[in-house]
Amino acid sequence: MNTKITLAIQKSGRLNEGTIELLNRCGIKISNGNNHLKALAEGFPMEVLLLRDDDIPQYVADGVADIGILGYNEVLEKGKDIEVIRELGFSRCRLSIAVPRDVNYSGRQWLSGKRIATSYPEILKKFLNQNAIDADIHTISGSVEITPGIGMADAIFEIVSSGGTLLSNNLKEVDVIMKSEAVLVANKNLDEQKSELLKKLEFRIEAVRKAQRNKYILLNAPKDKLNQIISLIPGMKSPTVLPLAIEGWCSLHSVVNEDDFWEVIGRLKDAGAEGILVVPIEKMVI
Ligand code: PRT
Ligand code: ZN
Repeated sequence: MNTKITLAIQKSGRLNEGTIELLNRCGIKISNGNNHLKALAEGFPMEVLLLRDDDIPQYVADGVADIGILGYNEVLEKGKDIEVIRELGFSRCRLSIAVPRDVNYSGRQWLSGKRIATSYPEILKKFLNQNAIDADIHTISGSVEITPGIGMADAIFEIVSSGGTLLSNNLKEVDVIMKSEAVLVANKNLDEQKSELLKKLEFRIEAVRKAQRNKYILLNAPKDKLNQIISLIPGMKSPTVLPLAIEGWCSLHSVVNEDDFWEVIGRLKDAGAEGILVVPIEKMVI
């Protein structure tokens, strides 16, 4: 089978590094060569198109690219008929309303009749409609944060990550409208062979994402506390229990989810666990 799947990714910018890293973890290397629009992938039957993120939805909708990786915000803004396959866990940010620091923002109705600068006019329009707010949308392609300071806008609707840009422009975030992260998208009419390749890619991504969300944990436990400790770290099926050279003790190996990590560690210690080691997992297939 010589079919290749065509993946559109951001050529350079905030998504590029995370995308390349994810692909690498999936065993896919991209060699750019001298051709800067197209690249061939090693480790997967894939061709890669390097584009501006704004163009990815159109390329995928038209089938020039079969799949793409871009920010969910951009998918919503462009509103093309493409399928969002899954979230990828990087380039996390939020789209928020921000106003000058001295403004007394009393709630969403404060925006009525105001001028709002944004580079996401479609998402903003939808939000304003849903909240029955009548405001002027000023579409700007960059440096949205400077517009209130130069008298061009009363508020902005923009991407916020650390909040540093707002702070340095004397603005404050007053309403988080949506959250975003990088997502995998696909054309809705992939043929059978390409759908099969997409499934294989999803399988790899799932293994990488699961591994990122979990840690391998090893600890020593007194035998009389074993049941209690096992109930705290049930693992994938059940933990591995190995005898220790010392009478009355055993070693326990399991998997713990990153979200409950500190909570579980505390409870394990309280239950009598000792010598707790936590190590990253490279891939995880259940
Ligand atoms: O050239 P191309 O069109 O491909 O890239 P671009 O300039 O349009 O996008 P790029 O590379 O800046 O961002 C790509 C995607 O990264 C966005 O669509 C988001 O999904 C995601 N992302 C994550 C961000 C940020 N974090 C981010 N902080 N995109 C932009 N920013 C900007 C934001 O616009 C604001 O000006 O960073 C500033 C705020 O950052 P903080 O940390 O100061 O709050
Ligand atoms: Zn862009």
